[in-house]
Amino acid sequence: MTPLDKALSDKVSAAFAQRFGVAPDLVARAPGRVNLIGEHTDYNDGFVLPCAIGPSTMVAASRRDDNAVHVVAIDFDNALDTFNLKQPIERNTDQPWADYVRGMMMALQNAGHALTGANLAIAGNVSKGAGLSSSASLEVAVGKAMLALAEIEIDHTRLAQIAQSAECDFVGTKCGIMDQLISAQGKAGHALLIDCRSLALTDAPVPDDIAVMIVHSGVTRGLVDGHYNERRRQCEAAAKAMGVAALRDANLDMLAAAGLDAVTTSRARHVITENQRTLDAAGALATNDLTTLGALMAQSHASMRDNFEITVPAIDELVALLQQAIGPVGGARMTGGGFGGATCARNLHRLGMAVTLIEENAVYTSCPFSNLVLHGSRDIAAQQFNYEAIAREGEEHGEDGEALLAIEKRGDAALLRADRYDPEIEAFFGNVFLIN
Ligand code: GAF
Repeated sequence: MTPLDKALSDKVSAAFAQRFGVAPDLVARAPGRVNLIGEHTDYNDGFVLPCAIGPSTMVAASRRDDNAVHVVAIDFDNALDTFNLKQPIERNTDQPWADYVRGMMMALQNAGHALTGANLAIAGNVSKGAGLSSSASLEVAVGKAMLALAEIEIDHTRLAQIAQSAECDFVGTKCGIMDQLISAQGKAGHALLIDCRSLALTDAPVPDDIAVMIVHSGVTRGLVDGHYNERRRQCEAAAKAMGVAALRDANLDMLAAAGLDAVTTSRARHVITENQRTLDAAGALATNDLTTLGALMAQSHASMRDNFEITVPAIDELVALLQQAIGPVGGARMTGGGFGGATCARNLHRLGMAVTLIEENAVYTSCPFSNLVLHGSRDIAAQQFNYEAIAREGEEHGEDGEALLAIEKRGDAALLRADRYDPEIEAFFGNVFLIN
C-alpha cells in the first residue's frame, strides 16, 4: 500500500469507527484518472487513452441487518445521508455528493444485484472539480464496497457500466464510459487504450522514464452545469445529419459534404480528428516517440480550444507555459471534460533510474503564479516549508544544504524546479501531482 493510500485508508477507518462505534468490515478503493488524450470521444463511440492515478476514493463499509444505508461523507464535514434500499431512492437536493452514492445503489439494484443494508464512511484525495474523475472514483468505490458486502463478484467492465448509468440516469450528466472504466480497470504503470464502442481494452505500458504530471489550474468547474450535455447533443446531431450511428463512423470528407452549421461542424471536427489522434498517440507511446506524442497532445488542446470550445484562457495559458517548459519532447494539454480543472503533461525525466530531476531540464512544471500561491502555500505550510522564503530567495534547502526546490518567477508565471525526485516534494504542491 502506498503512503497516500495508507493515510486515506486510516482516515476512513477511523471516521467509520468514530461514527458507527466499530471497525469497518472492509475498505474499498477506486482511483481517479488522468486522460492522456481522447477527449469527448467516449460518448461518440470513439477511443480514449486514460490512466489511473494514485489519488483515489475509499469507502469503509460494514453490513447492517436492515435495509438502511447510512453514509458519512468525511470530506463534507462528516455530513450524513440515510436512505432505504427497499424504498424508491430519490435525489438528495441538499447534499449533491450523496447523489453519486444513491445513484450507484439504484443502478446496482436496477442491474439485478441484491444489496444489503450498510454503514459507509467515505473520503477521497482526488481533487474535486479538477477533471480527474473524483465522481467516477466515488461511484466505483461505492459499487465495490456494496458488492463485497453482499458477496457478489462481477466483471469490472460491468461495474463501470453500472457506475456510468448511475451518473447518466440518476445524477443527470450524460457522460461516456471512460472515467468509470479506467477507475475500475486501470492498473499501475499503464495507460489503457479503450475502444468505447466494443469496450475492448488494450494495455498501453508507460515506460519508466516517462513522467505524467498533473497540474491543477485552480479553475474549478462542475460537469452538471449543462455545457457537457450540450456538447453531447451537438455531437449526436452531427452524427444523425451524416447518417451514421456515432461520430466514430464519420470522416472529414463526410463532414465537409454534410453542410452543417458552423458550430456543429466544429464540434464534429474535434471528435473526428481526436479519435485519430488518440490512436496515433497510442502508437507513439508504444514506440516511446514522445515528440510525436507531444505534437498530438498540442493538437488535441488546440482542437478543444478552437473546435470544441471547452478550454478557458487560464488553462490555455497554463498549457502554453507547460509546453514551453517541457520543450518539443513531450506535450501538455487540458485533461477531462473541460471548462477548468487540471492539465496533464508528459515529458521525459529519468525518474525511475536515477531518482533525480537534475540537469538543465530539471523543470517540474510551471503554472500561473497566483494559482501557485493560492494552492501551494497551504500545503507547503503543512510540510513546514517556507513559501515566502522560497519566493524571496528562490530556493529551499534540505537539511544537507542541498537545494530541493527552486521557484523562478517569470512575469505572472512560476517555474518550479526540483533538483531531485522525492515523493515528498510532490506532496508539497496541492496543485501538482507526478505519477509514472
Ligand atoms: C468527463 C466525462 F465523464 C467522460 O465521459 C468524458 O466524456 C470526458 O468528460 C471528456 O473526455 O470526464
